[in-house]
Amino acid sequence: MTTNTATDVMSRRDAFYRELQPHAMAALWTRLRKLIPSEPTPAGEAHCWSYGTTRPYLMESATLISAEEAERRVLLMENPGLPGSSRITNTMYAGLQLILPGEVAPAHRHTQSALRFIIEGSGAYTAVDGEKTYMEPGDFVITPAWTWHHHGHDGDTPMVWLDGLDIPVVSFFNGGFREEFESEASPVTRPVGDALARYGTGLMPVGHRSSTMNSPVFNYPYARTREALFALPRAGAPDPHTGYLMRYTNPVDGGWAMPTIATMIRLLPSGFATLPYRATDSTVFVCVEGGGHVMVSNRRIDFAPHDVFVVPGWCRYTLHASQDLVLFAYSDRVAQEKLGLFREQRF
Ligand code: 1HN
Repeated sequence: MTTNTATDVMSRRDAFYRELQPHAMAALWTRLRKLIPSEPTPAGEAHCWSYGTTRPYLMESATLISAEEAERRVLLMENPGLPGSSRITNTMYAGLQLILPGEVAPAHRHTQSALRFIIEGSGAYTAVDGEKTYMEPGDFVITPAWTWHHHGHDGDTPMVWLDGLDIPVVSFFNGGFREEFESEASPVTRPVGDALARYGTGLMPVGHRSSTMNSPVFNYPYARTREALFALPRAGAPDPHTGYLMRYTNPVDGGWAMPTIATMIRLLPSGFATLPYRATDSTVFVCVEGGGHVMVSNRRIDFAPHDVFVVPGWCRYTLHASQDLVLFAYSDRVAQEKLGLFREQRF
């Protein structure tokens, strides 16, 4: 006759779980809470990479390797809470890329989508899918998935930009492919400024059919963005939880500019502080102008122009502007929205 003491039941259960293992099975009830949490556990940590720290290392890297040899001379920013992952958030990659006058970063293409947010310098260009664009600080530039791209530098000072890629998203789907172009530069077939003229002025060629999920505008110049941002205070008060928050749009359909990476820019007037807010997308911020700090779960992180900081998803935070503050941001929000997963909470 079997006894039914609690310990007996427990040891019979443990034996049962061990028996399942070699058959590649497991009991859901031992894992249910972890598989289906009551709410997200923030992935990674809030962290700031100050440009005062990153820039000297980036410049030192140029004494060790050329852009050609490195293919891309980049120091990646890895979330200290996600060691070894090459991720700045659970779903996004970030790096700082340096190109010196005369250098070329050779042409290739890959299924990961990339954005550039220009930090410093002038005179460098990126060529994407047959069109060159020269980049200036604050410009937001798109390299859509599977488009040939290379970078070059016709100016005379070092040029630095932030690369944001959806590498972890593509890895999750095991969808990574890459190809090198047969020569250093891929052919340029359209004049500089063509995309902006055709699609970036509130006009569109009649009959235009989109063959991609990306915006046909691939450089959103900061001069225009800044003018729009600084016009907003004239029309009313900022949103108390986000400040004057704008997203980069695809003029074809009004959606986000890229299919997997949501890109936004905001203005917080000097002295303004947001009310506590959280959302399910872990977000990478770049301080473009001004300065201030972010409070993330009682931790204060100060930032200045060119600093990059990250706030994990579902962490409550507030932003504080000590001067008129412009912040660029990117996250997986667009992908979460398409999948019906995005949530936000305003306190
Ligand atoms: C890439 O293609 C670039 O084109 C930058 O500049 C960073 C990081 C990982 C994979 C591809 C670029 C990258 C990258």
